[in-house]
Amino acid sequence: DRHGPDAFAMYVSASEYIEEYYVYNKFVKGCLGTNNLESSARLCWASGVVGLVQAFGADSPPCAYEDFDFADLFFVAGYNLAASKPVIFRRMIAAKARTGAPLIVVDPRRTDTAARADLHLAIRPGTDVALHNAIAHVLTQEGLVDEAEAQGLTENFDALKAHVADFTPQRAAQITDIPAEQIVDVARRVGRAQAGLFMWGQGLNQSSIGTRKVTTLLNLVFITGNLGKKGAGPMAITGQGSAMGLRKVGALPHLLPGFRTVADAQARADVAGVWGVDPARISPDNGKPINMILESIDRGEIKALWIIHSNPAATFPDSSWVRSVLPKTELLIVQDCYHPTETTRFADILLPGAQWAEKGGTLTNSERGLNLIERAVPPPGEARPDLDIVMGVARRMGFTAEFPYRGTEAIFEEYKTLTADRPSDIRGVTYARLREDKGIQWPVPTADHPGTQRRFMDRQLPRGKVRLSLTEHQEPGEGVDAEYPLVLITGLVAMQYHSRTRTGKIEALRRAMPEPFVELHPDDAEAARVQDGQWALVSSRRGTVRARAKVSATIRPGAVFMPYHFGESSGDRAAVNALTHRAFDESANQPEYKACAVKVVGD
Ligand SMILES: Nc1nc2c(c(=O)[nH]1)N[C@H]1C(S)=C(S)[C@@H](COP(=O)(O)OP(=O)(O)OC[C@H]3O[C@@H](n4cnc5c(=O)[nH]c(N)nc54)[C@H](O)[C@@H]3O)O[C@H]1N2
Ligand SMILES: Nc1nc2c(c(=O)[nH]1)N[C@H]1C(S)=C(S)[C@@H](COP(=O)(O)OP(=O)(O)OC[C@H]3O[C@@H](n4cnc5c(=O)[nH]c(N)nc54)[C@H](O)[C@@H]3O)O[C@H]1N2
Ligand SMILES: [Mo]
Repeated sequence: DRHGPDAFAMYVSASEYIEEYYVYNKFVKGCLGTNNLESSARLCWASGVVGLVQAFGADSPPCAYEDFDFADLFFVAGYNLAASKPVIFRRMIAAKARTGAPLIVVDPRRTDTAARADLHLAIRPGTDVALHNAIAHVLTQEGLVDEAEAQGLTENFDALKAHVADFTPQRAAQITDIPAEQIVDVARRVGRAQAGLFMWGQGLNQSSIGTRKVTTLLNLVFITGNLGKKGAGPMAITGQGSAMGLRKVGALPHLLPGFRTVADAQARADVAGVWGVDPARISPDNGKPINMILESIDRGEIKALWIIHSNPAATFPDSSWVRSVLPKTELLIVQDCYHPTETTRFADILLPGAQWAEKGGTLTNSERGLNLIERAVPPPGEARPDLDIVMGVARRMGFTAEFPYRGTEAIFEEYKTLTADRPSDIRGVTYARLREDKGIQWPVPTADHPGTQRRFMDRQLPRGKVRLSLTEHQEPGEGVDAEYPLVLITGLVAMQYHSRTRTGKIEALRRAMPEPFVELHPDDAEAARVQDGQWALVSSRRGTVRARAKVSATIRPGAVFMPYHFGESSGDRAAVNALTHRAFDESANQPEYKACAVKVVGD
């Protein structure tokens, strides 16, 4: 009442049920009247999704998991599937053993994924755009592309050809540190493949040019015609379990349910009609991404923040800064299953949310498949499902008519009406059907529709044709210098999950990965006078962290790797994000977690 709707923001995760997102969206956008509903998908897949939208005109993944069985080439860029998606990784390796499809992995580190590759390109961090442009150069110069097909599928093939004409493998070799012959070899393999499956992860997304990295990879997919056939396409497998559901429901600052946008007056009217709210309530202005929400709090503009299912004091970059910002809120509500976490410590009000198995709802996976999760155990103590907590507050604020639901099925049924004739149409799905048709893939417009295994088999695309990306390489936001000579890559390990509020409590996992480590090349270890197994101090311009040295030639000289699972509650000077910097993707605002300048010394 005092500061207006935009003085409020809600920050949620990309791991929640569709019904939860639907309730948050209705409450924040339809009742409170602000679009400041943001999620940790920003930290996770924002560049990947914006890249798909730029190329396709829509965020609409075409592939099916079954495509692993039909592919004759796997191209994996900046993605450590062996650790991050072990089930899918095993499926890919099994398919490869049957079909002999080669695996190409682009990663500065020899990860467990790269160790299984037929060809591992140990790229200099941050330089993928140069690699992709050089591959496009070879493909177009050596006649490895069916030009008529490429012209038919894309709107600017000639412009791309001209753009990469001078971009020789020799030039790219200087930028990427990948030998020119290897680039040519990869390009020929990509050009010869009948059905190439292209996958990428945070090595592309988490960069100040993340969207460019993604769109230049998509160039390769589309000029080689890897769309509209089995085994081919951009296989965008997101990080968290509900990133796709989140987008469909529109729980992001610029979206409304059914892939509608807040800027579209007709969309606001349609959604307000179903929500039973005044269309004038829904703001036409995009809400803020999380980096801007935090900056806004810092400036005293946003006064109240409600965090659900997220731990930004551990997982956002430059965490010392985050910890200086959170206390500036007049009201900070945090809803988590555990306390203390790095973030709950700052809460004015702490609300106990139930975890996934203690509540129910639906999830959508990366092949658009829907699954119903039913409650397995009751929530402990005073914990309640997150959407019950939010609806309870909403009702006490007077929004009783808007939240009449008893149980999640009624919420699902209301959401469905907003998918009518939208790409994500699921009017043919009910909870009862989901108990039988597990993983049915949208669109499913009617009850007798079998679901849609693959999309765009007819190559009819939302915008007609694909827009190819004509972009150049640019160095990361923070360069190395004499004082901070090493590039820090942060990423995950198989034994831990995110900020460890859960996996850190499982004894076997804790024992397997008890403390932060820093992986560095023997040459860099020698220069730093650090030996394998010793404690080292890793410093950036923002802070210092203590980690166990792991000296190994699996990482390129000049780069060091640290897992990001450790926050300050893991111990004094354990918070890895105290090192990382606040540089964000130019189009998608995703943080650049994979390239800041550090030095390492023995402790
Ligand atoms: N065990 C476990 N599994 C998880 C998670 C977890 O915390 N633990 N988190 C889940 C989530 S939310 C996500 S988003 C996914 C993330 O899964 P991944 O994307 O596989 O994970 P990362 O380790 O962040 O990054 C992948 C790789 O990018 C490489 N890389 C760094 N810089 C560059 C570069 O400039 N170019 C290229 N080509 N590669 C580069 C890194 O060396 C790293 O091996 O995992 C999911 N699965
Ligand atoms: N340096 C660096 N930082 C990174 C990354 C990196 O590669 N490097 N990766 C980024 C990526 S890809 C991601 S996805 C983010 C993840 O960032 P976050 O989402 O902030 O990480 P989590 O640790 O999963 O935090 C989830 C919180 O929600 C709680 N929780 C779990 N289930 C529930 C529930 O059902 N209800 C409620 N209310 N709470 C629940 C957990 O206890 C935990 O505190 O981290 C990012 N941070
Ligand atoms: Mo993620």
